[in-house]
Amino acid sequence: MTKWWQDAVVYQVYPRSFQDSNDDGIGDLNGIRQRLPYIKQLGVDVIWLNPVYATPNDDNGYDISDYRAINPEFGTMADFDALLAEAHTLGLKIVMDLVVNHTSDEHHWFQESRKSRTNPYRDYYIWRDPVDGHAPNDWEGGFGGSAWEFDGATGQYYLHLFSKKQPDLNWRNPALRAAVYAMMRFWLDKGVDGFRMDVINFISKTDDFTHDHRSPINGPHVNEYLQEMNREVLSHYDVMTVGETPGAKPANALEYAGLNTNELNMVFTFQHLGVDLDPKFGRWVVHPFSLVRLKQIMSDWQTQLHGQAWNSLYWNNHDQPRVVSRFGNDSPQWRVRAAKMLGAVLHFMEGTPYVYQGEELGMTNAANFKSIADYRDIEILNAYQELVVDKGELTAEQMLQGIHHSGRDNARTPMQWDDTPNAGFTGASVTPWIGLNANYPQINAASQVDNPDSVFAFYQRMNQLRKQLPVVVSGTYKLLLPDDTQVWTYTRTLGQVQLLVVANFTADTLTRSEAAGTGKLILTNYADDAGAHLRGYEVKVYLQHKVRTSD
Ligand code: ISL
Ligand code: CA
Repeated sequence: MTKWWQDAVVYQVYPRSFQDSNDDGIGDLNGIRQRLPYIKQLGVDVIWLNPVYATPNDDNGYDISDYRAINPEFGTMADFDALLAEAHTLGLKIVMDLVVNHTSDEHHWFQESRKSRTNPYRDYYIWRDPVDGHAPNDWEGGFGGSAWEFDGATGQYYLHLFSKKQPDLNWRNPALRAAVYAMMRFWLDKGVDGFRMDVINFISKTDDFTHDHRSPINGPHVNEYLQEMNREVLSHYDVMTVGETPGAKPANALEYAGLNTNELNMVFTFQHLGVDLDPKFGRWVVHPFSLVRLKQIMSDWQTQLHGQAWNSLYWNNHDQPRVVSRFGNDSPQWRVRAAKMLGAVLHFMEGTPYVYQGEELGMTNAANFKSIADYRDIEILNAYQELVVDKGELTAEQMLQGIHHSGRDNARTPMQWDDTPNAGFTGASVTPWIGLNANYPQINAASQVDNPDSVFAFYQRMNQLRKQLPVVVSGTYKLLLPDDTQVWTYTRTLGQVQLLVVANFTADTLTRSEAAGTGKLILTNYADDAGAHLRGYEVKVYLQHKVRTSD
């Protein structure tokens, strides 16, 4: 028996960029409510909302100043309750972002904590004495600079693995853990259907900061904390959980997302998204990716987790460039075919698929963003300052090229609803908080929802097939042609039923005997079947009922 979150497809909504309902240029909860029928029409089951809580917006809501209040830019608690109720009426579940590795420095807990060394909230955060007048160790913050900030009032440093406005919580403190669990119950008792847990494998830090410079991820007590959270909170509700776990390998996932480990339901790996990054400059210098390597990584997760743990499947989220621009081809000639091909390769693997808003339309990176002034993301702006302005390690031109290829704002341009000014995201005369992708007249929901050849219709079809065919959810994955540098082909097998997926990752026509699949062609991005010939970005999915043999 599968669980509902294994059968489900999740649609990720980035509230700031989804739909503005009151013409202030910022997406909001009432806007999401207006668009629920669209999400329903796509055929997904669950919505994951990026943070909607009170925040000074240093990191677009990942710096929370009050976990139990709604960001006034997004609306009120009454608006939230209405959204949740209406989603439930439509049969859609809502999963919230849970950001408990850190808070905002404007959170009441931190305001208290920094007042004195004896404040009751002091140990909610991680404070350390200077070592020889310096920070306790050489850890760097996720958005540049040291991960330690000196606070003059009490003469100690506090740890922040992200910006200095995002101090890390001290999970060693049972009082902090109890406060987090109480907050989780507050949302679950309202009826929310689960949590996506931000950098949840960062919550347990090493024991000794002065002598131990090991990375703070997958730390010594993380499994213990997750088991406690499960026991105290999660096990009392029928909810789904997905941990964001940068740096986690399959071995970690077997613990975090094991079918019997009582921690989380699944995790987001980052391994497959490392394939085009530079060893020194990360996402700011991109390289062509190796399809062989990408297949190897994702196939390894498929194989190692099968029957032991559960995978999440994603190409895109609010931190990643658009997949059609990254691993496909966003030229007008190939964009639609490539977007469908990538969708099929992902959605027929084993795991719960996640669709990031606009992915179902084949939205692309923002090629029209030409200047650093077009960007809003703290990660982009800080990295530009550090690498170009302060250190001069990259030229402005090189950096802008890197940002264009992989900056997070590529995912954060407003949702493209139609071809009217501002794409229907906000009023025609409003200046949105971030610019639109200039291709919205060509790429938008209005032109796709009723078009059977659209990327949207293809995603709809995949969601239907998942509901109809148990092999999509439960079949065993097997990679064929592992060393093929152009084609990804795999099977999924459940009893006598087998799916065959064959995908061409190039614009060239190729010939592979595997492509002349047997059985019924249930999904493709071309009008006909060319047998062993695979045309540019072609994908084919065959369903076959094997004849029982005597073995
Ligand atoms: O975006 C990244 C790559 O540069 C990641 O390193 C990212 O910072 C990391 O995956 C953590 O992401 C999450 O926590 C951050 C927040 O900025 C991201 O938006 C969120 O998804 C801090 O809360
Ligand atoms: Ca608004």
